[in-house]
Order: sequence, then structure tokens, then C-alpha cells
Amino acid sequence: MTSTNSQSGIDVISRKDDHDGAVDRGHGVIHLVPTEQDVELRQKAVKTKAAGVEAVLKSFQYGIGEAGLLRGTLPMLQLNQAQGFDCPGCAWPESDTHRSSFEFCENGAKAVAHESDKRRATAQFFRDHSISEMSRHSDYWLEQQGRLTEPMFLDEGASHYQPIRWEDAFQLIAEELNNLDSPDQAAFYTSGKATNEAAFAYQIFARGYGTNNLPDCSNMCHEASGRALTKMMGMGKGTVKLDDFEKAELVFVVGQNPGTNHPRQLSALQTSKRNGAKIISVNPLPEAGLMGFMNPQQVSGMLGISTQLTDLFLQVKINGDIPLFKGIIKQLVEWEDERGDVIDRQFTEEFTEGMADLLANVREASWDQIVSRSGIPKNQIVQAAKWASETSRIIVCWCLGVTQHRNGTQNVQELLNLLLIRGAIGKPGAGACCVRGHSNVQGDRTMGVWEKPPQSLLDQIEKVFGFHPPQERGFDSQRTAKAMHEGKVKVLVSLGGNFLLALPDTQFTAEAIQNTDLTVRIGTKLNRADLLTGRRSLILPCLGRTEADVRPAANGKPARPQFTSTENSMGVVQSSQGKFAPASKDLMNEVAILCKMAHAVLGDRTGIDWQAWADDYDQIREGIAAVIPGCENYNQLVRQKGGFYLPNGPRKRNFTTPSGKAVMTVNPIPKDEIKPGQFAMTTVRSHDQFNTTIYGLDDRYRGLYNVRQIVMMNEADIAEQGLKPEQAIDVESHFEGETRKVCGFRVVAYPIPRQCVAMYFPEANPLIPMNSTDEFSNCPSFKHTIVSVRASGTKH
Ligand SMILES: Nc1nc2c(c(=O)[nH]1)N[C@H]1C(S)=C(S)[C@@H](COP(=O)(O)OP(=O)(O)OC[C@H]3O[C@@H](n4cnc5c(=O)[nH]c(N)nc54)[C@H](O)[C@@H]3O)O[C@H]1N2
Ligand SMILES: Nc1nc2c(c(=O)[nH]1)N[C@H]1C(S)=C(S)[C@@H](COP(=O)(O)OP(=O)(O)OC[C@H]3O[C@@H](n4cnc5c(=O)[nH]c(N)nc54)[C@H](O)[C@@H]3O)O[C@H]1N2
Ligand SMILES: [Mo]
Repeated sequence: MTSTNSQSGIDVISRKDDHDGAVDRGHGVIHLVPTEQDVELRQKAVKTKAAGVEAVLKSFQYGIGEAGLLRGTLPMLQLNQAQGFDCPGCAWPESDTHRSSFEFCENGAKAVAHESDKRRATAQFFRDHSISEMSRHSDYWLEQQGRLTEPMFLDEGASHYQPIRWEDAFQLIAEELNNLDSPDQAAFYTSGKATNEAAFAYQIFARGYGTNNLPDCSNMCHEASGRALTKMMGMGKGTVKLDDFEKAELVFVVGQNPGTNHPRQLSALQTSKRNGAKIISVNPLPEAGLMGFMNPQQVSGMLGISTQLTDLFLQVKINGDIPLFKGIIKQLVEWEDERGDVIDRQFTEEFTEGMADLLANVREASWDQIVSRSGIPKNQIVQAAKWASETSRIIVCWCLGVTQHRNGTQNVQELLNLLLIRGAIGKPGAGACCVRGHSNVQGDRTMGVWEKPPQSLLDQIEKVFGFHPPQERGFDSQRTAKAMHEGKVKVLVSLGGNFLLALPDTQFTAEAIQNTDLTVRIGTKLNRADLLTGRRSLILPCLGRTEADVRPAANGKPARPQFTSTENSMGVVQSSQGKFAPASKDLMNEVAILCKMAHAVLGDRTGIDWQAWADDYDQIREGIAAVIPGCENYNQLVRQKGGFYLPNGPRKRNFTTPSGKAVMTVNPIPKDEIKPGQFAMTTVRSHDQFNTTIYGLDDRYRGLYNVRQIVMMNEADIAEQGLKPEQAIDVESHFEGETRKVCGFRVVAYPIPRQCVAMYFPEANPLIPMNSTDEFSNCPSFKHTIVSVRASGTKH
């Protein structure tokens, strides 16, 4: 590693303090952090409502700007229509019955426009720009170079990528993989955009090759939800359907920012509200979409008339959710002890176990501790409990503010305890709503992308395909990074995503990646993971979901359009067919790319005709039908208009736990490890990004413009630290004696609880310790890092 001098305020990342994470490959320095100058921060008032006509205009503006008038607007009209393509944005479902012709949201539109980009990162672009030069630019700039058009190869020690033919790329991968000492020296990462066909073919390929090293973005996202739901109900998925929102009488929205990350969820919440439901929001930040909503699909919304969504805003401290929900349950149990009509005894006796321990635990809990650790006054907790005692039509929705903690699994468990004691599972208008992230992250798991595969999956693969899959557990994403760092994993294949910037501890992850022999990334656009690579690197560009996928005539079959399928957050599987001209004639769908890669690597070792799978996805779907429970007749079911629901036991009070009952759990209040002068730091997405893809520099609803290297802090804390708003500060994180630091971030006054700060993902990832993960799910604690701050230029 060599160090470079940073001139800009933003250019510092370090675990060791003496370098910015830049590496010298022999042909110039590759920067882990861009050296581009930032522009001036602008701050406006925090918004109290989301969407409305402004959002529609923004989506068209973005669509037209990025993609050109026709490519920009036409795709949006196809979005989430019964015959169109599945939105490549989030995993929120579409209505089964009524789809408006504008069933899209601003951020779905941005995702589509980003893909329909008219700009191209061609071979000439790679000739003109060395990787060193590209690395000086921001991540925003990298994705702005447009769609990748042909396979590119970076040789050992080379300064530039050069074009490579598809066959040669597959051959290179085959040689590298087939020369490893063990298949476990390779890892196959998946980002949750991959469709069901891609995910299924990919996991069969990895297992046919001989490893369960199938890390995926879910390991960093809802792994804790899967663990908690499986332990307590026997199935790792939520239990509600969209129409339950019409019948609900109380909806909790915990640790999520739907106005930005799941905008169509606001329509569902609006429906609940109009039907008389109360909404309780639990969040350290007063997120615009939680407060009010102007529905862009309706005239009133277009006119700027909003629905007030939240009835009770519980502004918890970061990681205050267990104490808060323990408090709500405690109050319910106190009333039960007085009046005996709060716990649903019929339900709990017939369908659950473990209640005695839960009741003992909440009876013992101290109100003082509940109030001080949640940050919520007792009267507000009593109010929430009162509403929860008045109805059992309760839905609890949650996302990353709940899961990405060292006690993430227990957070989810405490929410589920509330549903169970009220009998709010398996009845209309009630249940668990685990709001997934990436558009097909749930489907990827259903299809078998899982480093800890259930034995039943392995046995069925063996039965259907005749090869013996590996039986040992593989690496999840964090363990993959560590294994690469130790030199145990030498080849990393990524199906989409950005392994470098999505993982914790960017510096460590960069070192890990650079310690491999080969990195291969299938993607649509350039990102920093293509610059900080293994000794050799391949970029394999693929079609996006909006583009028509016509496989050429082969095996006696004429050329015909292919489609793929996805599963949304509520277990609905449906087909998705792109319509638009591909960004380049050299592109293939990622399904075809994977099958061709598998063919080159495995030949006929698995007995699967990979070429036939590449040319006709019906054949892959036959495999899905034979292996994945609930997918029998997949080819037929997926062609039905609106798709089909996967089976969901808990929705019918059929709990597939070892005892056959839903299991209540005891979840201790987490230890308070924050010392005076330190802060709990959470990381959030801005309104203008999709994970590591930055669409723009504005966070409109939070009133923050132009700058992403910021720290949102309570005004009183800013003063107490002797700082001034907008001052440049250094942030140091503390974990088990290790420190990590970023410098030159701007502090902004924000309505966040005392001793709590928020920063943006992925800029804050250098601060996140790799080993700070949930004990049960190993999900990184992206929402809780202990930090201290200093004015830049002063010593810690
Ligand atoms: N436009 C857009 N859509 C997206 C994405 C995107 O990047 N852009 N990403 C997709 C993906 S992969 C995912 S997983 C989802 C993510 O969806 P979200 O979970 O909504 O994403 P985050 O921005 O991480 O927001 C977490 C929320 O939790 C709150 N929070 C932070 N810490 C705590 C805490 O300790 N307790 C509580 N109760 N709340 C807390 C934050 O203030 C914030 O409102 O969105 C998906 N959809
Ligand atoms: N600090 C912090 N870190 C986090 C989080 C957090 O909240 N805080 N959230 C975590 C979560 S929830 C997640 S899901 C991960 C996200 O981790 P990833 O899923 O790995 O990252 P993305 O940014 O979604 O991936 C973006 C890239 O995907 C590629 N891409 C886009 N569309 C397609 C496509 O159709 N096919 C293919 N093959 N490639 C495509 C593009 O090249 C783009 O650059 O990050 C995690 N990291
Ligand atoms: Mo996610």
C-alpha cells in the first residue's frame, strides 16, 4: 500500500491513519475514496410529506435526462403492469386486483431510467481511462458513464481494461476455477436483483462445481428477519398480503423509510388510514414519508393535498427498539394481570409456546430502564399499548432499522412477540410484514442462493440432477471477505452488486478483494468494485430487466423472446419481460451468461445441458419445478396473469417449528456501551440513491443537498461538542479496542435524538467493524456503531 496526499475535504479513509486506502498496482494509484472535490452543502427544512406532483415531475425529469425522451418515458408506463417487467427497484408488491396506469414511484422510475441510460461505457471509454484515473472520480461519476457494452478484461499489472471475447472470458474463468485446490476457494456472490431463473441456475452451478460459498446481499440485509421468523414461526418470510392493509386497524412502521425506499408502501398505508387504522412510526428520524403522503396516483395528491399518515411518532434512540417493544408488551401484561382480557388466550394456548418465560421477563423489566433506553416517555408507550389492546388487526412492518444491529434477530423477535400475544397472526388485517429490499432478494433465497442450505434442498438437488452437492456450510458475505483476506478464497464471482462498497469496513474489504487471483462481476454499469479488483478481473455486462431478451435460434428451436420471474416481499411470483432494445448487441441476459459460464467450467460434469438452459429458460423452470417446494408446474403458474402465491404456513396458523407451535422468545435489553462524549451512529440511504448506486446528490425529503459526506447530529450535541453546524469533522469508530476513521465530513444540525448520529451508506462504511455482527444471523450492525467526533485537524 502506498499513501497519497489528499487535497479534498472528503478524501480520507483509514484504519491505519497514514493512507487513504489507495493501492499501487504498478501503473498508478487506485483510489478507494475519490479525490474529486465536493460542492457546497445546502440545507433546507426537513419535509413532513412525501411524493405528490413534485415526485412525478422528478421521475420524468430524471427519466428524460438520463435516458432520452423516448427511452426515458416509455419504460415507466410498462412498469409493474401485468404484461410488463418487474420494477428493478424495491420488492414491495403490486395490487392483485387494481393496478393504476401509473403504478410506479419516483424511485422506481429512477431505477428504470438508470438502466435505460443512453450513455455507453464502451471499449473506447476503457482505452481512454486507466483504472487509476477512473478511481479518482466519485461513485456517482462511475455509474454516470453509462451502460457497459461488451466484456472487458483487466490483466495482472495492467493499467487499462481491454475487450475480451465472451468465449475467451468463459475459458479464463474455467481455467482459473478448475485449477483451484478446492472448490471452496471460490465464492459466488449474489445481489438481490438477480431473477429466479438466474438465481436457480447460479446455485446449481456453484453446487455442481462443489461449494456452498453462496454469499448474498441478504446476509447484510434481512438475515436477522429470516432467523427470527424461522425460529418463531417455522418460515423465514412475512405473513401478510397487500389486502391485509385494507383491513388492518393498527399498523406499526418500525425502522424503515418508506417514502424513499418503498414509496408504493405509502399507498397501502394510506388505504389503511382511510379505512380507519392508526399508524405508529418508530424511528430516530422524522422521515417525510412516515409523516404525510400526497399520493401521486390520485388527483388530491397531484393537487398537493396530503394524508397525515402517522398518528403516533415514537422517536426512539438508535437501538432503542427492544426496550420500546418490551415496554408496550409490559403494559399489555400489566392490564392483562388486572383485567384478564388483553392476551388472546385462545390463540396462545392452541398455537404458541414459551409465553410463561416471556411474561416473567416483561414483568421483571424496569420501567425506568425501558424509558431511558428507548428514549420514549412512558405516556407514549402506554398510548401505543392502548391501541394494541383495542384491536388484534395489527400489522408490524419493519426493515433495516430493526435488522442491522448486533441484536437484530432479537429486535425482530420482540416485534413478533407483540403479534403473538395479541393473536395477530394468521387472520385478515394482521401479521408480520417484513419489508424486503432488492426487488428479488426474497426470490433468490427461495431459489436456493443460501450458504446454509437446508438438507432437504441438497437432497432434492441430488435426486433431480444426480450429482452429490457439497454438504458443508459455505461462507456468507462477511465470512467471504474474511476468507479472501486470509487467502482462503481466491476467486470471487459476483452476480451484480458491489461487494466492495456494500460490505462493512471498506478498507478491509478492499484488501480482501485485492488478495484474490480473479474477480468476475456481472453488471450493467461500472462501479468501484471494477477498479479495486483481484489480480485479474473480468467485467461481464448484462441486459437489464427492461430490455428484450431474444435468445438466438439454437438446438433446432427458432429465436424467441425469453422472460424471467421474480418473487416480491409478500411471496407472489410472477413473470417479467423486458420490452426495449438492448443497450448493446453484445449483451446477454445474466441467465444466459451464467449458463454459458457453467458450461465452460463444468462441461457435462453435472449432467445438465447448460447450453440448452442458456437458450430456453423454460428448461431452467422445469428444474425449479422439480427442486423448489411450492413451485410445481412453475412454467404454467408463472405464465398466469398476476402470477401465483407461494405457500405460507404461518399465514394459516400452520407453524412449521419443531413443536408445530409458534415460539415466544425472551429478548434482553441490549447493553449500553456508549461512554460520555460518544455517539451511536446509524447509516441511512438518501432519497437519491439505490444502495451503492448514487443517482444524485440531493436528499430532498431531509432537506440536505449537494453533499453526502455528512453527519446528522442533534443541535444540542453539536454545541456541547464545541462544534458549529457545517463544520468539517473527523469521525472515529470504536469496537473492541479497534478504531477506524473518516475525515472531513460535515456536521449538520438535524432533529435526531441526543447521543445519536446518522451518516450515509456507503460513505460511512469504512467506519463499520467487520466483526460487529448479530450473534444469531451474522448480519452486520450497520445501524449501530459507536463513534466519537472531532473538528478536522485536531487530534483524537
Ligand atoms: N430508492 C431506493 N429504494 C430502495 C433502496 C435504495 O437504496 N433506494 N434499497 C433497497 C434495499 S436493498 C433495502 S434493504 C431497503 C432498505 O430500506 P430501509 O430500511 O428503509 O433503508 P435505510 O435507509 O437503511 O433506512 C433505515 C431506516 O431505519 C431508521 N433507523 C436507523 N436506526 C434505527 C434504529 O435503531 N431503530 C429504528 N426503529 N429505526 C432506525 C432510519 O432512520 C431509516 O429511516 O430499501 C430498498 N429500496
Ligand atoms: N452501511 C451500510 N451498508 C450496507 C447497508 C446499510 O444499510 N448500511 N445495506 C446493506 C444492504 S440491505 C444491501 S442489500 C447491500 C447491497 O449490496 P449490493 O446488492 O451488492 O449492491 P448494489 O449497490 O445494490 O449493486 C449495484 C450494482 O449492481 C449492478 N446491477 C444493477 N442492475 C443489475 C442487473 O439487473 N443485473 C446485474 N447483474 N447487475 C446489476 C450495477 O452494476 C450496480 O453498480 O448493501 C449493504 N450495505
Ligand atoms: Mo437490502
